[in-house]
Amino acid sequence: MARAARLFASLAALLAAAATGDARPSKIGLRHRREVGGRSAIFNGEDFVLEETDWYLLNLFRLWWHYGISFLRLQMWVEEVMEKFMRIYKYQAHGYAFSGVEELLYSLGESAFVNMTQRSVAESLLQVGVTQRFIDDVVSAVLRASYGQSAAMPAFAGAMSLAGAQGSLWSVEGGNKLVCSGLLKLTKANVIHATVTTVTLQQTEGKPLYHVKYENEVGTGSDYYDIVVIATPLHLDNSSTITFEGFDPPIDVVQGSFQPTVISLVHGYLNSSYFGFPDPKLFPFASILTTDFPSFFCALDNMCPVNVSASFRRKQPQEAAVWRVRSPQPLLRSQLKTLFRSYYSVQTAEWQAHPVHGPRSPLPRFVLHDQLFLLNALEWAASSVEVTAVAAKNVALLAFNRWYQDLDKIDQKDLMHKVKTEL
Ligand SMILES: *[C@@H]1O[C@H](CO)[C@@H](O)[C@H](O)[C@H]1NC(C)=O
Ligand SMILES: *[C@@H]1O[C@H](CO)[C@@H](O)[C@H](O)[C@H]1NC(C)=O
Ligand SMILES: *[C@@H]1O[C@H](CO)[C@@H](O)[C@H](O)[C@H]1NC(C)=O
Ligand SMILES: CC(=O)N[C@H]1CO[C@H](CO)[C@@H](O)[C@@H]1O
Repeated sequence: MARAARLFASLAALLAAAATGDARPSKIGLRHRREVGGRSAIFNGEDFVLEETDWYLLNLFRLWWHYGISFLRLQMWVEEVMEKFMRIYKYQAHGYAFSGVEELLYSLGESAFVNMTQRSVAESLLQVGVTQRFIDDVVSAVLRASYGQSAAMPAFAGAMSLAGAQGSLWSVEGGNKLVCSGLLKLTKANVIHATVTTVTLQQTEGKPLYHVKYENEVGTGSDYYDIVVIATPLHLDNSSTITFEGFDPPIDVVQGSFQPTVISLVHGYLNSSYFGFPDPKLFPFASILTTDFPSFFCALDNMCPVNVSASFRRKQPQEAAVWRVRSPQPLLRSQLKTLFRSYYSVQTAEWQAHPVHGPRSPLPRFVLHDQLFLLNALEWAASSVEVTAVAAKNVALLAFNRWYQDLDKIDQKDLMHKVKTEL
């Protein structure tokens, strides 16, 4: 998304202070990856409806020329949502936790926030005066690139995704996966490399005890735990992964499905003619977003290595390069032949990237049973690394507060006021 985001990035700088690149290594020894410039554009199947230029003022002028005040209104809408969302960090710093997604969202932005999980991005934006044309051309393209969904998706998830498109995203040198391995190491946790198959409730009087069975190549194993946190999707499609036994009423899994996403890494020569540039040397873009036209791909990005050396430059447009194509389904050979003049190799990864975001009632809960929690509840409202980190902290606080019966710290109303007076 970082590349696709650049269209907004340069503009966001006008309204918000630019995020300063921090060169110091983090607590787990990670650094920001160096950014490599590259222009974005939005393709509608025939033409580019919006093109980023090297000249910042011209970008701004074009957006104003094409879309008038819509851009500013979108910006204000996203900023208002983000400002409220950021309250969670203050609440969590004071130890407050929430047992359900609805309680969490209500504490951040009251019923308007909860409603944003039920109404569409388009509806919310039209209400604040953003034009349908801007939604069709620009907003949809960003949502397609990040979620593979349209402006009919819920406003809350949409706002999070549009916020990501406004600039300050960055990557970790060596690959973002280093965050997970680094954090895991930092916890000094005892990791059992196995797949959990069954969680059984052992004791129903006093504090519960959970019997967790797991298996790996070596065989099966099991252990007893006071607190269990499930940090994997748990929904109807996937209910077979973990079985719950001895729970009455039975454990409630989310009624929903996940969105399959296909990433194809293609090493080859882009077919710039397809995008209206018969001379490949003149093709100026590193990142292409697409509007809602019925198409086989959502976004196309020119890739940079996970470690960007000081001397690294993007390949010339007529040279072979590595491109990432995101699509809802695996690309057919004919589709690859449309996007690329020729290619050396294609590597494909298909996975259940995130929930299909849609209106959902009731919203999922973090508490599945007394001391059994579901971290992934929040991804049904919005799905990103940051949202998952917020959910993880919430579940940790929730388990802690419940264990010590500190009920004042759970599902409290009017936290803005409480947090102010506690300081
Ligand atoms: C949220 O939705 C409910 C039901 O549709 C409505 O009554 C309420 O006014 C909405 N609240 C806000 C703040 O939009
Ligand atoms: C890439 O960066 C990571 C993290 O800074 C480092 O550990 C790794 O050695 C680097 N790899 C190469 C090939 O330079
Ligand atoms: C490239 O795109 C053009 C225009 O859409 C198309 O005619 C051609 O078949 C595509 N493929 C190749 C390999 O040129
Ligand atoms: C039945 C089903 O859809 N199972 C899926 C559960 O999730 C895993 C991991 O994403 C998939 O690999 C399974 O296919």
